[in-house]
Amino acid sequence: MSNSTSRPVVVITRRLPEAVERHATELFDARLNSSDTALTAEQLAEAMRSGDALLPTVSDAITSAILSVSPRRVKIVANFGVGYDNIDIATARSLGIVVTNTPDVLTDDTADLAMTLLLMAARRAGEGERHIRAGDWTGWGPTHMLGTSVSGKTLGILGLGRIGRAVARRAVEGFGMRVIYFDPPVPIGEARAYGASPRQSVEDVLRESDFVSLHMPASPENHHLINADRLALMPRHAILINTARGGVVDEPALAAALKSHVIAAAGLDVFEREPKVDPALITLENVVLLPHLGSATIETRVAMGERALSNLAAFFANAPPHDRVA
Ligand code: 8YV
Repeated sequence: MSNSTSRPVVVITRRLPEAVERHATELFDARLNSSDTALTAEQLAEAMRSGDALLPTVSDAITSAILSVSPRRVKIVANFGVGYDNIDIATARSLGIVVTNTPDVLTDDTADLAMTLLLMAARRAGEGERHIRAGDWTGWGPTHMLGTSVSGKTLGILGLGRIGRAVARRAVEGFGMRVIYFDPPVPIGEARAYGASPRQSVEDVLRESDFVSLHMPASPENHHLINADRLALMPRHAILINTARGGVVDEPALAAALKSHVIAAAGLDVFEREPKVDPALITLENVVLLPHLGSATIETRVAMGERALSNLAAFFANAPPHDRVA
């Protein structure tokens, strides 16, 4: 390995698991963020000027203005995460900046968290926890805190990509659920292998499902896909799960629907303006709220870091990075 001055400078915006940071410093002239405080827009712009590569996370908005700084030295943005809506991809493409993500390695853990939310919401687990901790539990009762069964019910999946499929597999094989989905580009034969049956539209899935789990990317077309009109199509006993991105749900509309029992409950791991959560949601009992924990296991966060490093290593070895998205 050549000395550090000739190695690519990689700016890592947040603390990563120790093993990943160590590996990053072995491979590159890695600039670590020891305080773990999110960088300001000015600091991100400075990183674009001083680094050869940037390794950001979902909490960094890599805007057109940041990508366009001049003079700019960064040639690759290796995102830590499968979703890359935090990066202005169109600008990156137009400037010839390579962008990579970290698919596959977080699929199972994120699918597990979707099932966690589904079970918690169905079985009122968050409410039960709060009940005990508040000292309100006076004892077992035949009608105390009744939830709804999961086994044998219909799960609607919107977005049958890697994570949607992993959720379908869990639902079918683990819980004997019937799975329907809407995701036009997915070949029907392929989806059937995951036990999922296609429907013609988002609306068809919403009308027919006891549970709906969202797994589409945060594209402009998907912005507020779940709005008041679509929530009104769901059965009153339905439960909505979101581990995708907050922006695919109109949060105030969801809070209103939960409050007036247009749907029964929701489980949310993502929010439109993280870490801000609509105050109306916080006051409701029939919603489970988690702080964006989809991929938050030590195994997966190490694997995500390693995947980002391997994309960088390939790029700087003049090989095509495996996970190029721009
Ligand atoms: C990550 C995620 O926690 O990969 C994604 O798209 O939302 C999460 O798994 C986050 O992106 C880390 O930057």
